[in-house]
Amino acid sequence: MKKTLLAVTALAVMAFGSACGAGQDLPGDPAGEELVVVGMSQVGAESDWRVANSESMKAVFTEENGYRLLFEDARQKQENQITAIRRFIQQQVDYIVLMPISETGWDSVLQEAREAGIPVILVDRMVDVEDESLYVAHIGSDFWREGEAAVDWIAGTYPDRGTPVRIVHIQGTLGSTAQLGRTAALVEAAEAHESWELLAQLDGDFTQAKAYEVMTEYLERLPAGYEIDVVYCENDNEAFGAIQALEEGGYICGSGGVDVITFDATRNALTECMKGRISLAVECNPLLGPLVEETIQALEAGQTPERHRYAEERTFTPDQLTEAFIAGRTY
Ligand code: GYE
Repeated sequence: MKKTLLAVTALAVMAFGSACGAGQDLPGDPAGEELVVVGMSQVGAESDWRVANSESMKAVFTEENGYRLLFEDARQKQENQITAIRRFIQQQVDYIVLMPISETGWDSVLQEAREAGIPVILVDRMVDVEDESLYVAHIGSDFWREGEAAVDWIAGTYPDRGTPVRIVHIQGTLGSTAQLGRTAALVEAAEAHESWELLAQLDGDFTQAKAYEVMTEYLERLPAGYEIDVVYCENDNEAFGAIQALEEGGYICGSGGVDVITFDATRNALTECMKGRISLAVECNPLLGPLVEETIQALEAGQTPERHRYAEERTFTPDQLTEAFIAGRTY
C-alpha cells in the first residue's frame, strides 16, 4: 500500500523540518493517478552487464506499470550515490533501490532513509552495515559461487600434475561485492592447489579500457614469450581488454593458448566464447527488474519479501554455444 501523504509528511518534518508533499509533488504526475515513486541509484554504465541491468529496470518501472522512476547514474562514484539517496529522501520517494558500488560507507545515509520511513532495496551488490535492518531486501547474484564455478573449471582443465598453472587475475572495482566474491574463490583455490601460481593481481575496475591498460603494462614487464595459462577476468569487458592486450603481445587466446575466463556472459562474450577466444564464461544475470518489482509489490501488499534472492546462473564453454542460442539472448 502506498504511504499516506500525512505519514510521509510527518516523517519528513521530523527528519528535515520541511513539509513538502509525497511523490505526488513531482512534476508531470498524471492528475489523480497514484504512481509508486522509485528512486534508483545505479553504479554507472561501466560494462555491458550494467547497461543490460539498467535497461531491465527501466523496462519494468514505467508509468504504464504504475511507477514513476527517478533514475540516477552515479558514474562509478559512491559520493554521487550518497547525494542521489539524499535527494530521493527530500523528494519523499516511496522506495529507494540502490546498486551499491562498494560494500562499506553506507551506514549514515541508509539511517537517514530509515528515519524518513523509506524502504531501501539493494540490487546486484551488497552493503556491509552494522544494522542489517537498514535494507529490506537484496536481489542479486552469489558472486562467490560464480567464482567457484570458474575455479572448478580450472581444476578440471589443469589436473594437478606438478606442472605450474600460471594465472593472471584482473580484478573488478575493488571493494565491490562482485569483486570480493570472485576474488575470494580464486585466492582460496590458489592456496589449495600447490601448482597454481597467481602471477599478478591487476585492477581492471570492470572496464575494457582499464583492463587493456593494466594487461598491456603487465605484459611489457614480462620476459618475452613467458607462458601464461589462465587470465581470470572478473567481467566481460575486462576480458575484451585483456584479449586485445594478449593478442597484441603475441599470445593466442583459447584452448592450447591462454585460457581466458570471464564473468557475466553477455552476448559479445558468448560470441567470443563460441569462437574459442574465451574458454569459459560464467553467467551473471543482469535481468533483475522483474524480481525488484515483485519485491516492491510484496511490500505494497504489506507482506515481508524474501531477504535475499539470487538469480539462476550457469556456465558456458565454446562447445555448448551456437549462433541461434546467442541470438536468442536478450543481453
Ligand atoms: O559483473 C560487471 C559490472 O556487480 C554483477 O558489475 C555486477 C558486476 C558485473 O560492472 O560487469
